[in-house]
Amino acid sequence: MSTGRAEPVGVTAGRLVLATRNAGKVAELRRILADASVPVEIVGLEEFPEIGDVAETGLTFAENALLKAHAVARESGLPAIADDSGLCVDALNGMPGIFSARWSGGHGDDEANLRLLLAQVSGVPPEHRGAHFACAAVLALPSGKEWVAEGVLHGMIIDTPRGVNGFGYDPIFVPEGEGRTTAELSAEEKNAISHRGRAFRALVPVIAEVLG
Ligand code: ITT
Repeated sequence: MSTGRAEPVGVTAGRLVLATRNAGKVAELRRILADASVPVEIVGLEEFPEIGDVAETGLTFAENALLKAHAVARESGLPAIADDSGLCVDALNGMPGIFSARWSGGHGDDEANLRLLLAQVSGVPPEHRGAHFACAAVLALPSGKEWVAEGVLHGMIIDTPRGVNGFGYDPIFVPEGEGRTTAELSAEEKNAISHRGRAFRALVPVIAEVLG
């Protein structure tokens, strides 16, 4: 979906910043673009130590991804991609949602977040254990032009954590049609079906057109 506001100016062909310090995300986007034969160089935020954290003050994944992508495109002078994602649990009215990373209080305490969520859904019967991971990914140009893509992975929450791969809520999330948790899938298996993989792949045609 294009929600462009202005014509691109000053785009440096072939170089793109992914607005994260998570090396796994950088590797995932690199692999997706390589698979699609799009010749774009992806750099992470560790190459831009002067760019500080962007406050995620939006109320939706897309609003937060837009805030990050525009701030990083503006400050780096390069096209930027940002994503925001989280777990939405049916029995919790879609929470933790945009609060997934800080559900138990501190930002990024995966173990505490997972334990709190398990306590909140304890006693919820299997038929009401539905949940989905959601991701919004945004490509923004320094000119202000922007594109938003979204991806979802449906599944259910189990009671006992299983698996050591991935991060966050992966040990308690079983995707639809799978017997394993996303923490029991290989990185390749997870990326092929994940919310983030889907959102990133939806941006590939735009990246190819604007930068390839
Ligand atoms: P950035 O630095 O790139 O912002 P992050 O880890 O803080 O990365 P995300 O937006 O990717 O933020 O995810 C927010 C939280 O949602 C994350 O801390 C997890 O708790 C949860 N989450 C998102 N994607 C997940 C996934 O694929 N597997 C498990 N948990 C996930």
